[in-house]
Amino acid sequence: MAKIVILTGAGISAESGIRTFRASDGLWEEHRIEDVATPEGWMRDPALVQRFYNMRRKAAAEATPNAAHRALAELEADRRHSVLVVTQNVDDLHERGGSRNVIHMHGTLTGSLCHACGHRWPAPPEMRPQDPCPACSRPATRPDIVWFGEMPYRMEEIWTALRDADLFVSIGTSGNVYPAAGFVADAMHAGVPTLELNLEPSAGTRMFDEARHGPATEVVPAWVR
Ligand code: BJW
Repeated sequence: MAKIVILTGAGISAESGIRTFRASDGLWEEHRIEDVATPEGWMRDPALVQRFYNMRRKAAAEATPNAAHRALAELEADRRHSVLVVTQNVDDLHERGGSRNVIHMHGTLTGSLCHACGHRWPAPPEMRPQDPCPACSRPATRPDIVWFGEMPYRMEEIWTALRDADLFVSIGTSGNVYPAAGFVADAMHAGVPTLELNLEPSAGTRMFDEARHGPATEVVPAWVR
């Protein structure tokens, strides 16, 4: 059984109407990254950060999975492969598209995290920073999102799967944010073949054994079938 590890980024959800980060019309155009995607930004102005994520939560809830998400679910359903999707995305479009084996290394919009005690629980549609934590009662509710300077989730599990894989595929990510941007080098050093599927060459495109460029809803189903 071929073991396939698939890294996904914002590009796979772009055609579902969810904005990417670094495009000219992307999310970071209207926001300073350090204001909305760092623990320091949250401590300075938690209400601004909650508004940003409440808006993102609404956009994700209104979006539907596209042909690329569904193709990855089909690949997982095919018993000739074992598929692990490691996503940097905080939406749940992989799960709603039918994927079951998914790691959200940058957290999820559907989660709350207590900044004081680390307790995690399902997020309400509208989150407020003064909401008390159900475990410690302190008013330190934040989105369960991995911000810059924080450790992404389940890294040991991801690195083990990468080293043990028969193929590493990177889909819809610019290759600018570590540690995910380093997975192609990790795979290469472990002798695992690598494939990039992205709209355009990513920052690390030359490291991949093969690259196919185009919209995810075209290149992903074409690769899977
Ligand atoms: C399409 C398409 C279509 C469009 N079809 N494709 C200096 C050097 C190296 C590292 C560092 C450094 N200084 C600091 C660091 C570390 C830092 C980092 O990497 N910074 C860089 C900016 C340099 N990283 C961290 O802090 C991370 N933690 C960490 O490193 O902990 C320490 C550690 C040590 C040892 C081991 C492990 C860890 C945490 C990073 C957290 C990132 N968080 C964010 C925001 C939160 C999530 C959210 O709010 O949604 O996550 S940042 C943002 O970028 C978001 C994304 O998940 C992430 C990646 O972006 P992505 O997905 O690649 O999106 P885009 O927009 O960049 O690209 C989209 C791509 O799709 C483009 O290529 C398009 O062409 C393509 N596309 N339409 C196909 N239709």
